[in-house]
Amino acid sequence: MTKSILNAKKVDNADAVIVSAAYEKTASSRKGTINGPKAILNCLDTKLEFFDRKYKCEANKYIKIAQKDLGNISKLSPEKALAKITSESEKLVKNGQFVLLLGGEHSVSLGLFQALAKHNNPKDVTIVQIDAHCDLRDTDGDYSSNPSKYAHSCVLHRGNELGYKLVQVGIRTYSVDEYNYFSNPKNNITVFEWGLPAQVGNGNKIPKIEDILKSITTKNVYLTIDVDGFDPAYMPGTGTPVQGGLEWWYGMELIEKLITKKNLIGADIVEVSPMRDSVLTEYGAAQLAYTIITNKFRDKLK
Ligand SMILES: [Mn+2]
Repeated sequence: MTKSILNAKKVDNADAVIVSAAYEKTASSRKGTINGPKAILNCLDTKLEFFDRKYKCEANKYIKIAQKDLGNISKLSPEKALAKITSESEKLVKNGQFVLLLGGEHSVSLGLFQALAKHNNPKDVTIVQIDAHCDLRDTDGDYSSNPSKYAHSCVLHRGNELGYKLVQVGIRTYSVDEYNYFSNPKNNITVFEWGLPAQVGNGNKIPKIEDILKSITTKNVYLTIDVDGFDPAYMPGTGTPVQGGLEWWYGMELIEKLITKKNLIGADIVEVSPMRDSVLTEYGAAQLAYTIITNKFRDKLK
């Protein structure tokens, strides 16, 4: 009998490794993402049902899932924290293992983008980003007195510079510089905004899942989920909430279709900031993590 979704004691022979990057340095408003990974892992360890309703089995009987904690990397400089995420992730990638990174703030994703870029040509990979924000700033100098290129609001600009194509989903706020950056066709960025009827047509404010999938031109995809991409009703515990995001089942369907139609090479879930009065966000993030892994390893399920 398996007793937890985190069922593999050793990292070495796990199919999927959930890497905790409890990093928080540049969060611009409400803090707390440093506590995100622990809260999500606690749900995966003891709270969720193992039974997968879609695949009709206890998925953790067939998929080996381990966790690896990078410790308190918030003490490090942004460059050193990222270097650690990159080198630790790269060992797993090199070993043919699937990495699911947990933040921390969105900046941590760059560590895994860099690790995967050593084994894949970024030009053949589309980063699919679920987020309220574009995170396409070049630096956070427009709102921080200590400007950095590694702030959470810059992470997809850095990813794009590595050569990755971007498809952004759930976007509902951005700066003029971000608008100019994603509007430049040279940057290979497609933005699916929420609440912009003119973009969707027919008076509808929400893009169609099939149109999002059709916009992805590569076979390989990476999925980065900032939980603030979902509606705050589902994911209230996050630093920079924006009203009116992805509905839960819409997000689940998009994620399942993306993983089953494309080749998912890596993923992350970031910006979970546990709240005192609600466990919704960490439960939701844990469900997303298990859904990503069960769909990724669906061929192992019986
Ligand atoms: Mn965001």
